[in-house]
Amino acid sequence: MKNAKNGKHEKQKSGDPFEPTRADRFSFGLWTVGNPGRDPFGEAVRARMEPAYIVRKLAECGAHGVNLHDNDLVPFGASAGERGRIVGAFKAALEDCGMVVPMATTNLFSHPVFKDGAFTANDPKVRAFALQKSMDAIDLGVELGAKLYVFWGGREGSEADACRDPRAALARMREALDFLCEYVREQRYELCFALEAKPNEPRGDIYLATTGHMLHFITTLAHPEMVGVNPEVAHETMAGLSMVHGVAQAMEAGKLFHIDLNAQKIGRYDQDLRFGSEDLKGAFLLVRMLEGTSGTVPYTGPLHFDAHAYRSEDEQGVWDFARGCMRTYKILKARAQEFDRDPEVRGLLREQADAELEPLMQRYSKKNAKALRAASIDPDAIARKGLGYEKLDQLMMEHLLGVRS
Ligand code: GCO
Ligand code: MN
Ligand code: MN
Repeated sequence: MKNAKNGKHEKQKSGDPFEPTRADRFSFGLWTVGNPGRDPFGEAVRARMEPAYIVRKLAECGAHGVNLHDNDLVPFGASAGERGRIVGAFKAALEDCGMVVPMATTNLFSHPVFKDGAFTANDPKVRAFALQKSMDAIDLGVELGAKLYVFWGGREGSEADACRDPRAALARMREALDFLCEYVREQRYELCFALEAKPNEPRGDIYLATTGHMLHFITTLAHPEMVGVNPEVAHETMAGLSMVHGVAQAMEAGKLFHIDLNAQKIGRYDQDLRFGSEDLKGAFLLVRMLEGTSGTVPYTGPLHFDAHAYRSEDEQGVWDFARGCMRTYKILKARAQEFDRDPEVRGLLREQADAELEPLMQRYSKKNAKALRAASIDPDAIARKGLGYEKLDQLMMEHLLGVRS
């Protein structure tokens, strides 16, 4: 069916409330659905798909965007002519399918030149090459319409820590990001950066291991206003941390510029599984927070799935995987809305407000401190009272399991 507004091909509405639409802002990377299933122990199990074909298939599935590394589209070392041809064909595919490129990034990890890192490598020539490649890739991303640029420093780490003082690595990382921020400003590009943390893999230890590390690091940059974070479920979980807490801190700081949704079991390699397929409760709470169903300010940026299909799958399995990510997100959103509408839940969550004490704690003053000291508080009586969180969590489980609506 042709969409009257933009003349693009739009999926027929099926009446299924969980069917993804462009308005949901879902995106996938070329490298995600295009993942051929290669792992450290085995070869590819799926054939390479052309970028234009991926764009068409993603559009059919209901996604609105496709993201890419420079070399997902333009092969490493391609000539200017080759680049032009490839980019032209890709743009035509985007246009034809009504798809956008919300985010782009640089591959600073595949080529052996990056074996000691890119921006943090000891050899200045490697660092210079990483900057050259990033400026080219930023140009490409902007040409394709990207408004966000992700930096995931997969190789920025070490095994033999004596090779480099980690403080030198941080200084080099800062230098590179400051350099690239200036580049973007000078070009007058409308582009923001989003830093993606990961604790390890492929390096033994990666610098700036978590979203929390990144949030502080951003405050040390020359243009912190241009830089936010791109937290990934799998990466925070690998570190044994709560993705929801990390994302909450980023949202509170106004720094959640992008998000990598997937699933992960704790204590494993980076699994990048279909969104919601592990830790369903964590996924529910994440969607609840992103959507603001409890009355908080929602996240309005792209919802990117940085995941891939199981190695057991053929191409059909890849599209089943992609649809699954988006459907699970929408189902969880509906469940979260029901949960937050449930009168019993609202009753349990009702704030234990204290009109006398709270104003005293909002700001220090001699007067407030004096009044606070004089307040009569009975810790034993407070300690005896149960909080009802077992009931609250069970209610959440029942919403999640679909027996309460
Ligand atoms: C990973 C990362 C990557 C990045 C991607 C975009 O662990 O492989 O999550 O998929 O997100 O390189 O920066
Ligand atoms: Mn990952
Ligand atoms: Mn990622």
